[in-house]
Amino acid sequence: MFNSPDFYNLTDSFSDEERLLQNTVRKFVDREFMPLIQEYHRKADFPLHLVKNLGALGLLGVTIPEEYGGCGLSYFMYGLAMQELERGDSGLRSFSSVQGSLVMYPIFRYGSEEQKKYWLPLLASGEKIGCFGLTEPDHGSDPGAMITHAEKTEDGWLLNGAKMWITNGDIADVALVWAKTKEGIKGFLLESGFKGFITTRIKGKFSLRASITSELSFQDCFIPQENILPDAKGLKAPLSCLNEARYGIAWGAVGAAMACYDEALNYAKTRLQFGKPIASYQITQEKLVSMLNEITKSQLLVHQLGRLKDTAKAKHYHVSLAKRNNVHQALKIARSARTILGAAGITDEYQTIRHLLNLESVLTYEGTHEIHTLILGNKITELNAFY
Ligand code: TGC
Ligand code: FAD
Repeated sequence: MFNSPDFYNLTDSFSDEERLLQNTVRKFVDREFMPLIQEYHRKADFPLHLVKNLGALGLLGVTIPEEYGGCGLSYFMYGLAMQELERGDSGLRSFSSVQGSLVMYPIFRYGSEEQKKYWLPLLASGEKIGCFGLTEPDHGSDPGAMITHAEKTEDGWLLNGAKMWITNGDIADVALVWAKTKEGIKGFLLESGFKGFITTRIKGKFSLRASITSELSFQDCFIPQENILPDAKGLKAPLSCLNEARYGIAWGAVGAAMACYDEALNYAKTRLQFGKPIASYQITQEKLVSMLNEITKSQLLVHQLGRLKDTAKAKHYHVSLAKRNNVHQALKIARSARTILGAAGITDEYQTIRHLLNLESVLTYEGTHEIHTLILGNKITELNAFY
């Protein structure tokens, strides 16, 4: 049974609504997800039958207004939900992040009224699945250099190019694809089955195995005019969506770290070596204290970031600092927890190794650790070190 570390009694400051949401998501993860994760991780698949349950709990599009099928909840509550989902697995949080922050948010912010009314309720309920295509095989950290491009035709657009590492790419009903046009970067809604739109699943992953990752390719793929996001103009449109998802990841990483800490603490108290629990040795205690210390600092960061988001005071660099710190620390915590588990820690009988390997992806996606360092370096020095 998971015992959540809350050393500074942060939950005491939660509203009843926030506490209820946290408990509801935690129960969902314990009852419906944890019994499945080992099997799905082993077979490298996502439990798609849970998507409608995620929708019913309001975990797809948490902040999207109710009139479009969302929950209209605060960013703080969105963050709490992501923390609880990632305590189960980064792939579960990824599913919710991509659907809510990377597909529903851009449709809500940049879409036409028809697009909002059609797509948002379907995505919120989990009846339809979306994906977000920004990264390309040769352009990851530098999406502004993308090659994928769309040419205007009489009644729409012709799209050519490819996108790589796309979460849910080959199971999505709708792909939001970012492409260059003569008028700058624009966002296109590609529906599965569009002629010239091909998806291929990426196999052989050692990380985020319980999440689907795909390559998308477009060969003279025709997109009707009504499928363009009318208000998305330039690279800042997809980058604005990343702020939303990175925010959720900063919270999610705390969930993964808490799961590893809890597992290591329980193991250390019951594993006997040299006639005593390994938790009784100073080196083990130092490891556990360092973990709790970093978890507490990460919690404080996202709690304040959440309040900044909810008062519209969070800037993209605030999000970068929390994503950078919390994922980096979660990875260190997972590695340290793994050492406490000894040999047992390399098997999937324990969850730590799965979190550890997942966090390698989380460190890379949504802006690598290095890119967030440069975003922050740029902010404090006003000097650009990207190129
Ligand atoms: P740059 O010239 O700095 O900016 C272009 C325009 O965008 C504005 N901007 C932002 N706007 C909103 N939010 C942000 N975070 C923004 N960052 C920049 C900027 O002000 C400018 O506006 P304007 O009005 O002057 O045009 O652009 P750059 O080409 O130099 O790139 C900057 C850089 C490197 C920070 C950016 O490209 C970047 O963040 N790269 C990392 C790429 C990335 O994070 N990709 C993620 C792909 S999606 C994904 O990984 C999903 S994982 C899903 C899962 O959870 O499973
Ligand atoms: P690169 O950009 O090639 O970077 C390689 C290394 O070089 C990194 O260490 C990087 O930090 C470093 N580097 C690059 N530029 C600099 C610099 N200027 N200074 C110093 N170091 C630098 N993308 C999507 O669009 N949609 C998705 O749904 C999606 N899901 C993903 C799911 C998974 C499991 C993974 C692993 C990735 C996903 N991505 C997705 C892609 C992800 O956003 C990219 O992998 C990420 O942006 C990094 O790009 P890259 O892998 O091409 O690495």
